[in-house]
Amino acid sequence: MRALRLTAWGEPPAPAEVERPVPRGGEILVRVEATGLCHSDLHVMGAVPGALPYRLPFTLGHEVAGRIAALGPDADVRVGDRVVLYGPWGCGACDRCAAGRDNYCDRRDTLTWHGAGLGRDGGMAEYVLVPSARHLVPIDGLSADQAAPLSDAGLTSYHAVAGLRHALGEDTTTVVIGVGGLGHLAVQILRATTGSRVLAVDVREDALALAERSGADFGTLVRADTARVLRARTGGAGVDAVLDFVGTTQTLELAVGILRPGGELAVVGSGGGRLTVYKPGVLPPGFRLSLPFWGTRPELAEVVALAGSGAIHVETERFPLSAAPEAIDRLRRGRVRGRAVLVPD
Ligand code: FEH
Ligand code: ZN
Ligand code: ZN
Repeated sequence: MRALRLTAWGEPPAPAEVERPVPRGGEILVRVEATGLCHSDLHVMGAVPGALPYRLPFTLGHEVAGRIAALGPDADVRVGDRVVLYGPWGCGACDRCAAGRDNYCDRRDTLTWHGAGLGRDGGMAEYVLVPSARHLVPIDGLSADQAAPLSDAGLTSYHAVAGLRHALGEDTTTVVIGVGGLGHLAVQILRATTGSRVLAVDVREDALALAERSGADFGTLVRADTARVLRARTGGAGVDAVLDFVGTTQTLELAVGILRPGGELAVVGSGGGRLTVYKPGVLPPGFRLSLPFWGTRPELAEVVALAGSGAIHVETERFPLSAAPEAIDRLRRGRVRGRAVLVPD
């Protein structure tokens, strides 16, 4: 079968012909219908030797949807069922993994993988082998290009919002910085599951248009006076929460500059930005910072149910798997609207 494989650190992935896997024990073989392309894929592609614990070569793709094609003898799911993969694959034995919280596996630092397409063969291929049915969530009538992004862009945004939900009642204000593959879903998830007003910030006009289509109450480009513009939307009090999907020093500083006392900042983007935390100092009193990572399997089922109810819709740009280099280049240049999805051709 065809697969997009990472064979050398710092080199672009290359198409290759590999054996179609045969499921054993409790393993399940899934025929891939769509796989999302994520900024983390770019980080993996650009990693220097030793930066990641992964063993080369492996197939990329950690945001995958498809149809069950074959079962190992101990697998208790049905051939033909359509599923989305729960992407974080932990040790499978610790309390966190047993609870479906592989994203916070206690043995993460001992593993040579983080999941499908992250050290283990992933979904940028015709088939993907899944170690256990616990990594599958049924998608019923959802299309594959709607379902695949839910497993990372949707789940990561949902998990980040879940961590702030206690602070997002009526008459609160949340700012979403970065309205791309994750940010546009975060706007929709905020609107669907909290009472908070949503203000969007991005550097691109088309991203602000996407934010508006996603339900944001207001959007603004990043400018010299962005903090003043956003504060003015709260009568000067400041915002209750910021979800930063960029994570650069500039966006982190913007975030702490607009938070009200007791405000919450969730940093989701891997922009590598730095924030100096010291006390006493200029940070808002009661300020809380979180670094949420991906999400849990129960949360993925909740995101799929939200999408199935029509409460969230993924804006996607489809590419045939053979056009992965073009999709990668477009993502790298910030020229993808919503989420890029690769479809095996
Ligand atoms: C996956 C693996 C490692 C770092 C970041 C990620 C994210 O794409 C998961 O949402
Ligand atoms: Zn990702
Ligand atoms: Zn574990």
